[in-house]
Amino acid sequence: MRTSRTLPVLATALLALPVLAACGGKDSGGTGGDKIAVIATDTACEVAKTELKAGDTRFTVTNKGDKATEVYVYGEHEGAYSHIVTEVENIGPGTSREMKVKLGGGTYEIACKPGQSGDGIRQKVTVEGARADEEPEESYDREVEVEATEYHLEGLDTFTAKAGEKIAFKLENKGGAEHEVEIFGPDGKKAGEVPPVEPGTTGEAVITLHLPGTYTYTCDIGDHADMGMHGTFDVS
Ligand SMILES: [Cu+2]
Repeated sequence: MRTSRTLPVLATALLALPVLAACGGKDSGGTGGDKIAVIATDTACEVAKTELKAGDTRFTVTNKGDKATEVYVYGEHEGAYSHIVTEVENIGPGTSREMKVKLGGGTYEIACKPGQSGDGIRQKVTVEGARADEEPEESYDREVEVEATEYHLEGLDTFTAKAGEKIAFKLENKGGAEHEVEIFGPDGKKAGEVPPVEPGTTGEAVITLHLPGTYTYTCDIGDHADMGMHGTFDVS
């Protein structure tokens, strides 16, 4: 069933073309080369522009607060802004980071999370243009389901893959606290992650397992890894 996934994306892209063309320029729509400033403080999340055009969008996130922050773009999913479209983590006080994302038409919420916790301080933005697929745009080879509880990640113990496989990691949070999955390759570098998922919800990330070898996975929130939320799987 997964081979058909890329088709709606193509259709979306084709539909989007005239809209993007109408925006002018050879940039792929969106805000073109302009970066939209997001100023995060410990009490506010100021987005310089809240009416955007669909397409590639670049934000520059500056943390003017005293605590490390993270910034999320949430899409609407079944009436709630719970679907993570993109995020940047661990932005230290006084530093800036770039956040790039392709946005389809619709409404979104941008959340700054001082202290890197909670729902964050949210700002709504409206994007004009063709709607994106509700599902993440990336295609993938297959899917693996992971369940998080306190304090265990279930589903990856027996998971194996072949190098180069593109895997959709689905993290269902069946616990009472926020959980995530960070995945590190055999080279020790981060291969990807499913960002923090609220209790009772599911998050997803498509991660390509480029290298053969032993991968490690962990929930890096609080002391969850020490409590048991970690493990390994092999890629051949
Ligand atoms: Cu956890």
